[in-house]
Amino acid sequence: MRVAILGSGSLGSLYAALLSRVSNVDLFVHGRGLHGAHMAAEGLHIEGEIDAFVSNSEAFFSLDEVGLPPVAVGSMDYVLLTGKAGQTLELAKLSSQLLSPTGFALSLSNGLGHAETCRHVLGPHRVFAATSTHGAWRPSAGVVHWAGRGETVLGALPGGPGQDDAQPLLDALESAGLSPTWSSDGTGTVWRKVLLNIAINPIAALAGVENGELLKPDLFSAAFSTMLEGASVARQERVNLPSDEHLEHQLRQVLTATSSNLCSMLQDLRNGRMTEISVLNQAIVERGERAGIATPLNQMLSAMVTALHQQQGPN
Ligand code: KPL
Repeated sequence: MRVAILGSGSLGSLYAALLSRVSNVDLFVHGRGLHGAHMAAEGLHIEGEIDAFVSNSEAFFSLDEVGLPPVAVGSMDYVLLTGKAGQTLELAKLSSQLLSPTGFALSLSNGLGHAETCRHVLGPHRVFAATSTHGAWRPSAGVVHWAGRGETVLGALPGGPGQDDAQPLLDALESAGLSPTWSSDGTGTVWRKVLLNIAINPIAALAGVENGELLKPDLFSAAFSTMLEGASVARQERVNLPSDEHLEHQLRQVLTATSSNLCSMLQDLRNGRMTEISVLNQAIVERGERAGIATPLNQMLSAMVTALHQQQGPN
């Protein structure tokens, strides 16, 4: 089975390192920059939950600066888009070149809208909904730190492929230790992950703390209240969500499982990169306005993170 990983940041590197160890997976990893060059030249080191080295002969590493190798074009059974939300359109276009005529794609980006972008570029029949709650960060080029075990959920979207189409990938993700499950409600799956990210990411990023600090009562209460604002917007849009008690339980569970992780928004701010606030809390604010629901906590968090971007200047 041929699997491509596009956008090898922290999460992409984690999925690459773990999938490269699965015997029936022929892995293609398309990266860029110093980290991509490091992987292509010397391989990838994974530390944290496990300690292992993936040599550059165990996967085909290519570089965006060089372009797609012709041997990869039109040949992939599955493409995993693991870049930032802002890269989705570009990565979806690359996927359309890489996928075999019967191949499928999924995006593990945070936020709302990435599955829709993939469906627009690739056609609804080729795209699964997907989310990941694994925690990962990159201490240096060529190294990924697996900071907390989470789960990978693949799900069905209207008019999209079903569980049978996903099964070979679900099996490979299971063998890789990435704890996959299937959801018949892909839209609900993406929203549940968004609710976690709007609660965790801006607060951990602004406070400059590891996820586990948000388990302390004051920060937890701020995070959960932010989550509930988002849940009101989702329910107004007729998204199927569990009870508030269950959402609270999920928030505690992810904070505990990823307690030593630096969330992606904190990593983005520290590295002077654009954050995903526009597809997280800001998207909740805009959808809330359309639905007539006030979302003051999300509005404040979005304004504060955006102000930090502006201080950093264009990147
Ligand atoms: O998705 C994440 C992120 O950092 O963006 C979590 C699951 C919150 C892990 O930190």
